[in-house]
Amino acid sequence: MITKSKILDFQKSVVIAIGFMLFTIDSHAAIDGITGTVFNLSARADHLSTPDGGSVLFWSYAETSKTTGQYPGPTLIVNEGDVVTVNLSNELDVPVSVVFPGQGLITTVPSGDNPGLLTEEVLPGGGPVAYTFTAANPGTYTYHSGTRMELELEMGLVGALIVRPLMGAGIGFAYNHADTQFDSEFLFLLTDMDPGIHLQVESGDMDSVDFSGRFPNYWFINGRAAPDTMKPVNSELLPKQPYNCLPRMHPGDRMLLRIAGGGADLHPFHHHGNHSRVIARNGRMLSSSPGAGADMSNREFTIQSVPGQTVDSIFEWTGEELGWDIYGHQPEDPLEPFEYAADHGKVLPTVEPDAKDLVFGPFFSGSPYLGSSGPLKPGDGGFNLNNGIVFMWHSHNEREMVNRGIFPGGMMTMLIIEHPSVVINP
Ligand SMILES: [Cu+2]
Repeated sequence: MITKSKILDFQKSVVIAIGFMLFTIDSHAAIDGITGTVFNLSARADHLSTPDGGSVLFWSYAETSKTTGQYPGPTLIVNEGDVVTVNLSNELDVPVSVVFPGQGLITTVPSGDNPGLLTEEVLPGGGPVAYTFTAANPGTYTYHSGTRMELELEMGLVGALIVRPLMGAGIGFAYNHADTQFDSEFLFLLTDMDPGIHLQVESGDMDSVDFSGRFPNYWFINGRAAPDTMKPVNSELLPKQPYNCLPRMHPGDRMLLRIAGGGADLHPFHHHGNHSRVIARNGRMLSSSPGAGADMSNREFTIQSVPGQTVDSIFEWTGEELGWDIYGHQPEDPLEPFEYAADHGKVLPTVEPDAKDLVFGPFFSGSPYLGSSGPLKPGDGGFNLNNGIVFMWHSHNEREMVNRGIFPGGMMTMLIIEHPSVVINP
């Protein structure tokens, strides 16, 4: 339940957090990451930023060619059938490794490091160890350390792997079936963090970390906690956390949500605005038989994201069944693309309160209608450049919508529905 005072707090905190920046909308309809078949990664320590001004030690899979760490590790984007090699070096003072859940027949080429384990380890200062697998199945996956996992996952050794299907020339389908067509896609790699453990590691006391007392206080989407989730991709204010998560779409678009559980806890990820249709779990289409498509798909109100697992879901929104015309049309006006015709020309079934009796927040345009604006009090609005309709998307475990106990923050971002005439950058 979001109360009026919480919304006021939210407004204040967003203004404090990014009030000095010109708010620019920079969301991509594609997923940021690195492509290819050979990836050179280094396990590396660095510090990340939290929206409350904190700095936390983390360990990451960073691109070897760069000088900093990255939280989470780079999103690896490959094509079905690729033979993928990850060359892992280790700049940390503990052994590390990388495992690829959902990929078969992983072979490793060691270079004098810890052999004989389920997964080859890279010793401190060692490597590279080459991990090679064939990306046989399209879908959404994670990769993470297979060494002392409870600690190394907590510290940040995790990333997402996307395998694009042969169908659709690399983009536009999640799997090899028309049911999985999408117009835009977004990654939601969900992680949780107990900064106390990171402090203990930083003070050289990692061997006495007691995971039975783990108490997460930060929650991230793609490595950022709100409101940083809404800052631009590659924001210079967040050099170690390059990925954002600010979905935008038009009515009628099919948006693919790739939701990956990258932490230690379960997160109920709630997308306001509509249910979505879950088409795949763990990189496997929900299909009753080969060729049947996503015929076992189901609609969900909230996506239960389980640690180590992934969900692919298609989200659509047209305003259907709201019972009023989202454009504020008169009955004689033409229909907009994908408009829910049964509500065309229907008036808003409520009396709008007087503006001076409302708290709007920065995302309200002053009008309930898509593409329209209305009067706002000085200081209100300003974050909704095209007069879209905005929905909060967040963990429905609302304790996870904070930064160290202060609402709002954590695992939260906004979906912006844009008027059909608004161009959304590819
Ligand atoms: Cu209409």
